[in-house]
Amino acid sequence: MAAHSLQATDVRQQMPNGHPSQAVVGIIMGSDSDLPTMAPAAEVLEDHFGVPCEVKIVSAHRTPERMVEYAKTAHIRGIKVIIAGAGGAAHLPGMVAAMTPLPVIGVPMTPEGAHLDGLDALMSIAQMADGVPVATVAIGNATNAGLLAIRILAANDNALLQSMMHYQENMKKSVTDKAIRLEE
Ligand code: RP5
Repeated sequence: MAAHSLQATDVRQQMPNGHPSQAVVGIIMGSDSDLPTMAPAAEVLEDHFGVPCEVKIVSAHRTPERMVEYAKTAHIRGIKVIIAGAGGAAHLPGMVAAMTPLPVIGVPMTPEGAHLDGLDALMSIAQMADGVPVATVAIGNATNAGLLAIRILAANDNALLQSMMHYQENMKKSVTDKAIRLEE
């Protein structure tokens, strides 16, 4: 499968406020049923911090060749960080981490009707073998995956670092303001 064939099936148009650009973060997930949970990662990256991302369905079990191609070519295409969401026997983040030199952030999913409330996915993603790291966020917390990707990129990007500090200040102010209002 050619690299551009992955571009052709980019599902970013299904994400809120998505827009085409040179992606530096790859957001992949095992199923289109993961899209609503993963959407906040794209929102954080593109809408809040202006960092372009690509969004693709890549399944470790249902499309294994596509997963291999994605993992082996992402860094060549300019991707710097990969966010991978998967549910159940969630092998996608770990398998991708095994085949890419890029940092991989795993997001455990809770598919509808799941019996284990995402604990299966959490364990599958977090319990990686030595030598193959996956940074695992909380079950369903794609927002934090996006924010972690920003922090990774910000290590070499002063403007992004400033934006992250601004985001943190705003968060602190918002929480403090609420606390003060409650105490009044
Ligand atoms: C995983 O299986 C996906 O990441 C998804 O969370 C889960 C269920 O997929 P569907 O049956 O909804 O396609 O591979």
